[in-house]
Amino acid sequence: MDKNVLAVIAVLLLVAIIAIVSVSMTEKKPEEPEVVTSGEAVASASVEEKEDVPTNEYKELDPYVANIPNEILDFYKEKVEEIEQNHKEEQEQLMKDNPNMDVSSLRNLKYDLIFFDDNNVPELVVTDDGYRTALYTYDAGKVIYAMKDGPDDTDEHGWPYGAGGNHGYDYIPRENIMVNTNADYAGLIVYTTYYQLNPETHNLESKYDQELRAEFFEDKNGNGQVDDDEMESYNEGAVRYYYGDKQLTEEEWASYHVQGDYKGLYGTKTADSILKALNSLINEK
Ligand SMILES: [Ca+2]
Ligand SMILES: [Ca+2]
Repeated sequence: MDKNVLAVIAVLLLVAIIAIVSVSMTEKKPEEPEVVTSGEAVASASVEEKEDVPTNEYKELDPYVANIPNEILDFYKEKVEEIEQNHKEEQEQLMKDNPNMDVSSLRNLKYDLIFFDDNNVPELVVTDDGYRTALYTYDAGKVIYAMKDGPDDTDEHGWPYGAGGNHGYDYIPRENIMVNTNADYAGLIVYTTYYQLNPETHNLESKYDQELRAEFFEDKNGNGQVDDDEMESYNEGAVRYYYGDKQLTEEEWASYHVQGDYKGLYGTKTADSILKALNSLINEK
């Protein structure tokens, strides 16, 4: 065969291969977790900080990373820096006010990016481990504190947990649902509250109007309250369920609950390591 013909065939083959490869790459949808080109860079960034960032930590994020504009990542970076700075200043003040304080009792905040709801805008979680956890979301050039109706809505430090029967906060990724259980009388009454992120106000709101309550005490005098002689009457088998004042059957009770694969709503990364991760995501693009 003529050398020129061979050369033309070779070029045509090459063009065809490039076309096939590029088509197959553009077909990769960000929703498919196993096909992420940016994943390696994120994984290698995580390897450097193995100590406090499990290498799979951002794998879950990777499929969506391509969809997160750098602008949003930049705003979250700024927010982490601001929160960290405030936290340091508070700790310095604390040490000034309490000169005998044990330095080891100072705590580091932990951070994470998560997908709380399904709008492809990630949320920022900031946790003071065992004390408080905070959720921030983003819209239109602003990082927004999403826990404004909490017990402590002035300082934006998040909602408390870990003490007084409060078990903390769990959410189902991308399902816009968070649950908190809180026990009174050492577990004789257990309250379950579901929260959703309101897409208009960007604030966590109670899913139901009334409280969900399980009572495990023997209500000897039928007054609906735990009296002194009922304190020791815990009986799991005699549980009564309520929605507000209305007593529920077990089936009705179950229908109020949202099933799914819950995760703790807590940060896992130091400020340094989440800033590194955010930078690596930004530099990917
Ligand atoms: Ca979101
Ligand atoms: Ca009673």
